[in-house]
Amino acid sequence: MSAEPETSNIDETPFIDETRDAKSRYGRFNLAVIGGTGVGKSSLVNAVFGHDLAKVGKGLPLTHGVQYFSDDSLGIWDVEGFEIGSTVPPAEQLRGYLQEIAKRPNNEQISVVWYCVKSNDDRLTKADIAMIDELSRAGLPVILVLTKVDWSRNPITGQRGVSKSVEEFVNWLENPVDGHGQPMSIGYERVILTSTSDKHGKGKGHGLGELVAETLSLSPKNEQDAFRIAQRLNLPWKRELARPVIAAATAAAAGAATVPLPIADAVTLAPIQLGMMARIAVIYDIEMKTALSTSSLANLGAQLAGRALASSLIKLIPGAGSVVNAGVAAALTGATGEGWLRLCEHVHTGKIKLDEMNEAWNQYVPGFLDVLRKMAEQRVGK
Ligand SMILES: Nc1nc2c(ncn2[C@@H]2O[C@H](COP(=O)(O)OP(=O)(O)OP(=O)(O)O)[C@@H](O)[C@H]2O)c(=O)[nH]1
Ligand SMILES: [Mg+2]
Repeated sequence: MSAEPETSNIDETPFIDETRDAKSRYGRFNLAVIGGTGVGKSSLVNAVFGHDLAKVGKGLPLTHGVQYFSDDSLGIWDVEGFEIGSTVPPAEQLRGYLQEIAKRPNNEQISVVWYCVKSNDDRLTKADIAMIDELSRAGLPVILVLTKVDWSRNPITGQRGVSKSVEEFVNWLENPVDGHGQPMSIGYERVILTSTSDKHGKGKGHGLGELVAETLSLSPKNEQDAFRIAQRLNLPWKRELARPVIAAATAAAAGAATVPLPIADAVTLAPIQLGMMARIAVIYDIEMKTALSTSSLANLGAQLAGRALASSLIKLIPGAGSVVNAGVAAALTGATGEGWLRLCEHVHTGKIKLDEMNEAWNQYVPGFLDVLRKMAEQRVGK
């Protein structure tokens, strides 16, 4: 890309600063995934968080069978190692693990537990119950996740159903009784049936939407945004986080142009817009460092201020004249934010590859009509 005249005036540091700031503000959500080997823990994590943290994250083997993987918004405690036949019962082994985890830094502390059991096991073992109660006593909210559920469709009603034995297992889990038929209580909050594929290893899975909804509702308030960012199944949650960021930047841009800016000075809007874009990229969990080089970031800023603010364009905007007033600044920033949000969504959902982002942005830069539309919205909003 050839350098545009404004490039030298654009500083990418607001983008980098805002990225760092947003990451630390949103923080990290920590999930413990507990279950025997092969029950489908890693598959679940991949289906919900979209990448194999075990491969890309920083792994920390705490002790035999317990590993911690993390990136900015997500930490996973992967717990599978219970030494069968050891003289120490699993619940006690687990207590030891929890004690070790408690010594770790604040941003690694478990918020929610997925206790995973294969749906075709027909019962919880005594050891399972003891472990779940151990977790619950430690104050951790536990979701009992039944994995590898084999749903089938009733050919007549078209409804999805599970086998009789899974249904019985779920009924028991919802109202557990002991060997004498006496009701008992086990320390999980909810039972959720899931699959990450069908029995042929295909399909997109089921029950995962419910799993993320329940996980969010059991998360502490201050980790909910991190969870919304880390998960990849619910796009509206991300939009809900991004919209206020655009609104704030729009207001800031209007404020910066209270005294109308000569077009040549309109690059003063770039830091506001770059900051906004950084925050949105964090919400969509897009690692901009790999998407855009520093020089292309600066170019991006130049495009924001340059292309959309081309003076020929501004002159066409009624009432704008040769300066950028508050209304134009707000409309430009709002339209830029919307364009960027769409691009980030498309990268997030895989429609656009990360390394194509730089070129793709051209198609998302707001045009004249977008800006006019935003201005009309503002008038209606007043
Ligand atoms: N049919 C079916 N197979 C699944 C499902 N989820 C996982 N599997 C398969 O089960 C096997 C084990 O899955 P993993 O996700 O690796 O299980 P894990 O609990 O992480 O296993 P370990 O890390 O070895 O303890 C893999 O071959 C998966 O493809 C599912 O929902 N349905
Ligand atoms: Mg695994």
